[in-house]
Amino acid sequence: MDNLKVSASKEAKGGGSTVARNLLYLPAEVKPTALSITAAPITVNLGGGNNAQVWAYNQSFPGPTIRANRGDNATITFQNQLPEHSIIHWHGLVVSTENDGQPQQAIQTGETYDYNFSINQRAAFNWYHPHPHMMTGEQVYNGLAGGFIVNDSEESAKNLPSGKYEVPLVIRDATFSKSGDMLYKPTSGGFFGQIALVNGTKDPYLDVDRAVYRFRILNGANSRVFGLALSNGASMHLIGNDGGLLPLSSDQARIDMGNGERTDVLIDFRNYPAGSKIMLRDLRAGWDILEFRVGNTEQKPFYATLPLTSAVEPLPAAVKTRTFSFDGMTKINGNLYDVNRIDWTVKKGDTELWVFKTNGNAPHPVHIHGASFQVVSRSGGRGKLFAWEAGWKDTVLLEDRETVTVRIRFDSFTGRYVMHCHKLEHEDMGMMANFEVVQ
Ligand SMILES: [Cu+2]
Repeated sequence: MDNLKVSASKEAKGGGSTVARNLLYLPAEVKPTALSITAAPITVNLGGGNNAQVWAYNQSFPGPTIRANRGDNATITFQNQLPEHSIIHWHGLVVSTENDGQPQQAIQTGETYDYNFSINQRAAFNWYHPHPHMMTGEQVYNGLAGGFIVNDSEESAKNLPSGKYEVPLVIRDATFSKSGDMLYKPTSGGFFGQIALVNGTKDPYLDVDRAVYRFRILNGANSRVFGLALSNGASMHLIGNDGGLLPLSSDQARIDMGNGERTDVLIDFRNYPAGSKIMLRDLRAGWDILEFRVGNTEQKPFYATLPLTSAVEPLPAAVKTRTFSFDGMTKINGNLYDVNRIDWTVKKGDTELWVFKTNGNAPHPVHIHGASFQVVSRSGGRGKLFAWEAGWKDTVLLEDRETVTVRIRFDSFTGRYVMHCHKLEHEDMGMMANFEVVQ
């Protein structure tokens, strides 16, 4: 909170930054049917003529935003034109093992992988990225990530802002050499870049109407946790997270996001005078992330009714408890990842309580494939749950000294899945485990 006040007052003095800002890039939207996604190296303009070599899906950095309706059948062919093996994981989508894009499914340069799955889950902002063992950090860093929006009738009925008023924001960090090349020099503690990129744009701005906008935000950074807030101290109205709409939406002055987490927020620009500039900031690093420039437009109507509510049925009491210790920077319960070892089995349809602890080197954003979960409690460390941790989650932030408990039920598929730290350097060094859902 103190940070927020400091930043707000700085802004109020009207210092204004002298940075030349660049128009925010918006990836094209595509449907998940008969979709071909090619990963390959390209050169892109990050804004202002800053060209960089990146790795991109379909020559877009970030990749195209896939937009699907619940009930759609996704038929996607992945073509690997990278100089090394890779595979795509659909983060947040509950699909069968063969469609999940796990490390053992990675394909070589020049090969293709066919995905075919039905989308049978509630509306949410999911995303896709590579998942080869030991190389995920490098590949995501190089630019391989994209949004995957699922819509459904429950959400559509709420009349939320859409079209140009619905904007996905992939926020990450990066470091550049003097010649403008993106540098990836991770340490065992993770990679921390020197500047932020939003949708692949350096120092971005977005022209906004005097309207309410819906921003679907992904922390797509390898290791950096963001604490997002607006420079003028105004609230963002938080409506959703990893697993879609929250049971109850609410105003938030600050939203913290671990790697892989998503939030869905409304920002109301209706009452600002034309010419206003409002900055989305990261209070942890003290960075300006994205400048909103309010245009000289009439006030646009807003059709949704706030606060939003959405039915999220609590999972029943757990029949079993498992404890996972995230040890150091490389292990879970003392074990390094081994692609051939299944560490535990879970009975399909059973609700279990999974307890995440750490003996240090957090944050560890814990991500589970194969099911969403409900966060039950956090003790130690920050000692509470946050508004963006209600409803359904697939990734939860475990900070030092914290114990986080979640309730989870695998009720879709049998088969093998992974749980891992989504700080990508930890994941690559082995902080990942296989488990199997059995009948
Ligand atoms: Cu970790």
